[in-house]
Amino acid sequence: MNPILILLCGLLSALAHLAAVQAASPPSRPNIIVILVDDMGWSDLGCYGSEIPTPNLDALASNGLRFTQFYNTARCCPTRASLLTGLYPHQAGVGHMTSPHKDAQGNVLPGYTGRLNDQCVTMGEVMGSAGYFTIMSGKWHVGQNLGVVPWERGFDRSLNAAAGGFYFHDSARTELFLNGQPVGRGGASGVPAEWYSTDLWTEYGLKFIDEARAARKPFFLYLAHNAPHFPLQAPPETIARFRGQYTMGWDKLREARHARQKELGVVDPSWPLAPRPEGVKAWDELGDAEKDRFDQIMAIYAACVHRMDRAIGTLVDGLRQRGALDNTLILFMSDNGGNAESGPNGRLEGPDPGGASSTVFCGESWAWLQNTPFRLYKHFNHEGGIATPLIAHWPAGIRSPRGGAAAGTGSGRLIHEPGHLVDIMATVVDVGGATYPKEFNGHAIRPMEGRSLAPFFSSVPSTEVRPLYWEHEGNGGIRLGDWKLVRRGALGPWELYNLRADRTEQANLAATRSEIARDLAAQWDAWAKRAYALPGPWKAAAKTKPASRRARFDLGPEADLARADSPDCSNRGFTATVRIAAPGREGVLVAQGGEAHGWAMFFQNGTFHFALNRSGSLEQIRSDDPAFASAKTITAALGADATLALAADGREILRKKMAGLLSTLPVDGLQVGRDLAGTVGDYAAPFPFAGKISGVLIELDPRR
Ligand SMILES: [Ca+2]
Repeated sequence: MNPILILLCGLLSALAHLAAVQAASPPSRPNIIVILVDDMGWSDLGCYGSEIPTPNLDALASNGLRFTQFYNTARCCPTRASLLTGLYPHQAGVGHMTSPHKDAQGNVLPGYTGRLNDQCVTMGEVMGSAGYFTIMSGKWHVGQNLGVVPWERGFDRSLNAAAGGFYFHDSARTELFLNGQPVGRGGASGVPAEWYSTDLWTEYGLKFIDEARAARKPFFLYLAHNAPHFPLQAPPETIARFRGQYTMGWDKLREARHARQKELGVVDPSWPLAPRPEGVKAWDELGDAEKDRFDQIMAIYAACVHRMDRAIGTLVDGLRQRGALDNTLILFMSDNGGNAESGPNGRLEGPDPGGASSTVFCGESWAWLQNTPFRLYKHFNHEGGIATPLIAHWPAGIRSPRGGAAAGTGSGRLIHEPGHLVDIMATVVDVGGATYPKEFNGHAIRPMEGRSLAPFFSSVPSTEVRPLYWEHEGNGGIRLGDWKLVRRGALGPWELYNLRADRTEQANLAATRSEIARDLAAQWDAWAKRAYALPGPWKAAAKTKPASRRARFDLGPEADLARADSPDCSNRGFTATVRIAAPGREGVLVAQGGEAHGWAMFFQNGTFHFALNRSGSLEQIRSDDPAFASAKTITAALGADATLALAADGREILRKKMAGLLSTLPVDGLQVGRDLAGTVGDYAAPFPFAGKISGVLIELDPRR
């Protein structure tokens, strides 16, 4: 044969082979990693305005997408339930935390079972059915205490904490499960003897990814960091790096973050910066010792965030080394806004602040910075509680909508379209080519609520306006387009905001645009009933039930009484005696009621307070007497003539005539050791007591 012909034939055959290979290999399905962090505020990443160095997440953002109006559901457990299932939290059974709530007849409320129910599927179950190798590493917190565990809810491999609460191998509450087996200390299970949780979740994520690759399957990894949730703990060298950097204080730092947010384009410059709340002091008014203490707290928080970012870098490097980065979709978000629990002062306790045996909470003052430029915190449905960063990174799948030089990268695009956690399931199903089931393990499955975010990956789609909903502890919210209706507490008045003009929720338009408010409230009510948010444990529904006739209540340290089971203290004197097992400088000893009516005993900044709220008029009596701080019992007696007597260890310390008795039984119930839903005193719910309570005895005066 003619040598040229031979060459031509060879060339043609090679070309044909190449074409056949290309036709036979459609782009393989992407790996998917969903990363959730815990209690991180909206402004805590560099790419959302923070001064905390987060170069690895910033790099994902600059090569991917950032969503500026993405939402979680304001609290750990509900967010995890919603994210895992693509449903609103109550539909998955986790409207609150992981203990069930009951109605007046003693039946568990369907939206508040405290565990993922059988009417939902997890992303693990859906992606496993689609042929993915499914991995979970980190904090679970959707009902392990009630038997709902990752290894039985769709994850082929898992290293998990039931509910978080620790960072180090030797932290007090450390308890790990490796593929369902409890991991003892000391390394016998193969888990190293010494670790920092942030790094450990990442190490095991990569280890399991190697198993997926060996099995020749695409992987789905749910990586749930417990950072930066309290108790804040980080390696000392990382804390040292930040020590002294926060003496500038929250006022200036909040302005600096806001300025950066405007430069980055993640906020609209016309939105006013929400002002400093009453409970948070002006930084300049603090003494040097206070400033130093607050600097130390924030240095520990910043260290937790920075180490989390470093672990993201380890994960990305690991993917790159395995040649898997290009075709892996990474989605990153936080489960709720910055956390004000423990009040404006935060907590800094233990011999080694930031170490394994310390208890550090950032508190309201720093949470206010973390949620720049918004109002309120974790628990609330205002933007500070529910706004989260969402970063999407996927070199093979995210493109610049205009093509050109930036094609093949997201080029740091910002998406201003509102989105919600329920969209993550829809997205994962969409890009993974999975099918969301109508039935699973013989149970009918509720239809998913979200819609895929994938159209944003390559274009600027025009999307239909749809409502998004929230409910947590009676707080409620609905967003429809630019309008948001939101309230504090089940009985709180609805507030209406136009988020296009005012995302920081400063100008309440409920009175002037009442027709819009009414319409949104009706939509919210319909959703709340449809999605099992109602009936809930917070609502005034219990109001119809007659008040308890008991006169003596001997309550345990965790008591949480519904309205009708609480002491009927209307127009009646009473005596409350708190037995304290370990002293604490902050938090509620006992609280009955909320923002309209109620009473509470609490410590703030080491000082004992008694609060009496009569129809919204709050009297707070405080005593600087040191006897309270060390007392084994503290007694508050409110006489029939409204004289208040406060005693420590049986010795009367203060006597004062109050304006009157409570005129009605408060709608909110009674809690020992915290104040749920509406607050009685001047603190942020739930303001848990930092010490230990062994019990509370409440005795009502006889009715005259
Ligand atoms: Ca959380």
